[in-house]
Amino acid sequence: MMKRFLAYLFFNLSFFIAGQAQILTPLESYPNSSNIYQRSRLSAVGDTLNLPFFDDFANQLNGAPNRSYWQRGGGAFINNQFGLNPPTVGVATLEGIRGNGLSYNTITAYGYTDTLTSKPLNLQNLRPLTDSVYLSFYWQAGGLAGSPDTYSEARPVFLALEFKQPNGSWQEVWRQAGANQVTNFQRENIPLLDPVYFYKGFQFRFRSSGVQKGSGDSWNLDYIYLNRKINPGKPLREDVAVNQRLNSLLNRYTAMPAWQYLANPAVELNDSAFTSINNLNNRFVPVTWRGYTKVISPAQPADTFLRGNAALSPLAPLFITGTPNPAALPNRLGNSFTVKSSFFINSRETSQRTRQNDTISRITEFKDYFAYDDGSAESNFSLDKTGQRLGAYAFETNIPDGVKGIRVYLTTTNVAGHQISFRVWDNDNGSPAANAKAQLGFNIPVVDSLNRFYDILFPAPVPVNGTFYVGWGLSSNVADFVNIGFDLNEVAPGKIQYNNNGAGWVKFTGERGALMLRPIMDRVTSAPEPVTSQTIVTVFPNPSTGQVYLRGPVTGWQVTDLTGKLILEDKVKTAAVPQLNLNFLADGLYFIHCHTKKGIVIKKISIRH
Ligand SMILES: [Ca+2]
Ligand SMILES: [Ca+2]
Repeated sequence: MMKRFLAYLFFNLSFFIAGQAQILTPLESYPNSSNIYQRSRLSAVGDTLNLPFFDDFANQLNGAPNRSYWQRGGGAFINNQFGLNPPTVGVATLEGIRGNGLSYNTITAYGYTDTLTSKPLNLQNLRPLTDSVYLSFYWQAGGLAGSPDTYSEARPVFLALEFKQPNGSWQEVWRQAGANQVTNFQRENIPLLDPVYFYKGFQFRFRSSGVQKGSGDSWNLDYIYLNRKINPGKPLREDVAVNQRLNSLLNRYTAMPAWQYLANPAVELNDSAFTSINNLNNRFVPVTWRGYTKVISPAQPADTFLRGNAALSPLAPLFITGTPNPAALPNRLGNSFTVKSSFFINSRETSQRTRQNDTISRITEFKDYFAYDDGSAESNFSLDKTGQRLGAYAFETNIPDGVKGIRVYLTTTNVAGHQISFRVWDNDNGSPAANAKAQLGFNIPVVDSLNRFYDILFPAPVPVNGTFYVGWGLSSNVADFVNIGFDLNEVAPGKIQYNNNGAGWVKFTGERGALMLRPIMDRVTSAPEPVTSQTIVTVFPNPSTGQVYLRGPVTGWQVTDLTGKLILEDKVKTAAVPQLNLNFLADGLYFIHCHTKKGIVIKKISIRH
């Protein structure tokens, strides 16, 4: 695991995979997160902040910068996706995509792109030399989504820092030019020496310049701190922080159907949950930490699987890992369930702001689909631009199942109206079989509506067992790239294959990442705890107007809708025939999961008022 962690530090990205027609390209837009903008705490307009100024973008939802510290607008994207080994989780990414999620330009032009502007600060009672005021921050060229191009006059690719003077003009005080490489995060300490800056209303801003279409020339910022009495040779803050995403709770997927998990939990549950914590101080710091899982739907108490402690070395990260306890997760099929895994570090920090970076969590869903991706795209994946093309993605069931449909993430780098033919194949010796088992056409909707998952549902579930493939085909009429979201935070090695113009299936060995394509599985054909006889329980009357009786050795029951969402549950407390009052349900089909000593009998019931 440590090896994998270190590999992240330096690995370099190239978007065009030499010798292959399958390509990865930068995103041209992000999902519009303007709703999230509204959630950040508001300060009154015109507020002037007193020192210290601090933001490390930790534990903030993806979206716009926090308006308590930053001016509205400007397009910087706060996220936990694009930073490569940042000092603390969460970064601000500046590139060619606006705050509304769309590019600055529809053509490949160059110029200023995003701006991250502080709110006005009050520096009026400070003295330039004696107060030793510094702005310190960490920057990274590129990151997970690629590297900023090399600076030239025709292509001015750079990141700049500017200070605002009392007359309103901005002065550039620092600049880093693009050099076509991804860098590690580097810390800068910029002193405020000119007395002109020491007024009430001082602001600073970061600006990126580069390609105004998409995320090609991107920069990350982290841990921005402005204060007095700074000694640049000494530590920034007494701060220990989580600086790496938490891995999936599952071994080979990021999500899987509850019943497929329960068929083999020992294999599917990852035996290690890991993250990394970083000591930003230049002295040893004693810390304790805890790792826990918590089933959040349906809610259960948290289960602590790890406690640890160490004296953290100065200015160094420490990898921490533990083994989640399988017994803390549901062990029999009731409903779908959702588990939150978390690490919490305690370094006895006194500042609320530096404690925000002490926790990292991750949600793992056990619903009705398989996934290798984390749900957020960092790049586009496309097959070749012309000809007959097929793409396939391998999954594996533990018990026979059915593919109800395919969930696909389409990015806005697409042309509306093109038809994609989604398919399911059986496995033939490590590749998709010659003929698809199912095939369904789907037209790419208007581009403005993209950047999200679409569900393509087959008329009837397609039975699969063991290794199967879901994928897509493009006819030679579609002479364009058709881009599917590609997640660079997760990996699915060897799972993607392509077949161009009938030349045979080839494994995609290009960039590490996970294609955002998910098979939706069918709960009905795959009762995971089959009991010898489904007839030991009778549900009547069926159809029902609302009053339903269960006859048989039933100890408890749960009512769900067809998606597995829990509606009602209870235990049987008396010897009388259990009677369920389902009058409140809308007309439709539901499942009643009848618990017996021999297992669960699932009955479908039709409610008709
Ligand atoms: Ca901290
Ligand atoms: Ca992602």
